[in-house]
Amino acid sequence: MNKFFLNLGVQPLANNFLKKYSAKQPRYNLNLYFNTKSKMVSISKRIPSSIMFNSKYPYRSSMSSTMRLSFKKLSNEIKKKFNPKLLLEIGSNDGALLTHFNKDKAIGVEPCKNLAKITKAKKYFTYDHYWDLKLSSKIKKKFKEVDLIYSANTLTHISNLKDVFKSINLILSDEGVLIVEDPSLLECVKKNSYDQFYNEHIYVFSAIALKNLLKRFNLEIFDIKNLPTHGGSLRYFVKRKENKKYNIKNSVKRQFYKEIDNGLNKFKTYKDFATKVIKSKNLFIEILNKIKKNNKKIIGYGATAKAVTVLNYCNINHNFIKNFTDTTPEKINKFLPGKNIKILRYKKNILNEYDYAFLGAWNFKKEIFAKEKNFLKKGGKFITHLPIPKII
Ligand code: JHZ
Repeated sequence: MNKFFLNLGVQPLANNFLKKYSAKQPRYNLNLYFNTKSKMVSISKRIPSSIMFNSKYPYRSSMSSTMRLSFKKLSNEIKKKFNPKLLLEIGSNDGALLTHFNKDKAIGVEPCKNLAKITKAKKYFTYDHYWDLKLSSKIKKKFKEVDLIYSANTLTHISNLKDVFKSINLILSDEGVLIVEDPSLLECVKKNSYDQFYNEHIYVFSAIALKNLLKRFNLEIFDIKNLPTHGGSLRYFVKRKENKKYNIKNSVKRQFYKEIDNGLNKFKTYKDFATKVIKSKNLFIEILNKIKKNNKKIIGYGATAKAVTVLNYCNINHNFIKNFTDTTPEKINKFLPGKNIKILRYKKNILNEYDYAFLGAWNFKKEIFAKEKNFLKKGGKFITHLPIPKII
């Protein structure tokens, strides 16, 4: 049974960056639910993929040095541990991982045509399609089987998970490995990062919920790694149940125990989370109000999907945060979804024109603080909303 626990208000499409602000852009209710049987946490409103992931999708995986390094490290690990004959990436984006492999050993699946174009231009075989049974049958005909399937920050974006895993099962070789990487629900609850929920993130997985789901498809997790990326992610290594090539590592049990200790299997945890989120909203507004009263200027740093959730939930507009700055070409000179706040091209010392910078890309805090030493030296301050809103 799905039990409601949090209403994050009426939210725009998290990546709908418009050239001209329009108050009439589509908006949807964002409600969060916990399923008492499967233990899955999900949002209620499902927007068709074609509306969210199209040829104008602005998010590029390789926009930060943190992510570029993470993908490089992983590609080395995959080569060393699994040495796949053929790797397939679901949601290959702009090729941040794919391009570390030889062109004849790696294929991409990326429905956003603007992104697929990037890897196609580099001569990587890329299907610009959604991941589904039709596509995986087509891949099976051409390539027979795949011995490594990788997917980062993509499966949680697909409503029909049954179709996702059936499609994986169709082409994964008997001794093949599936690697899935997504934000960790445990980290999300611990950090109070309610901003991991937006219309693209239909689910935020816990290891418990993913295990229950995989079981239905005769798949099991044999290793789990905690990663610092995206504010705390889990990398799951998955195999077919009958595949005896890999032993189940202690990391799997450890993660389950941690999640149970923190109550991820209980509804009460999510009710408590909701209470903390409401408190966080009030405190965040209080802090911004004080700054406004003192006539100080705030810029948003990193026009993330997460910042869109926060600002729309807390109803913060350009009277509080004057502008955002971002390095992504597709976001520059556009408006933050749902808000009349313009995104400026990032340039060195842009922060010096402001007193405060709201950390929209809080998951890159280290990288950003290293880059913005000058601003900090000059007395500039950052504002974060996590784990509780404060000035840092
Ligand atoms: P970042 C997106 O979420 C959407 P977002 C998506 N749904 C998803 O699941 C995750 O990614 C993986 C900018 N930036 O990665 C670049 C700077 O300007 O937190 C990006 O626009 N300067 C697919 O949007 C944004 O911040 C910098 O120095 O929440 C970061 O976006 C750095 C480091 C980043 O993902």
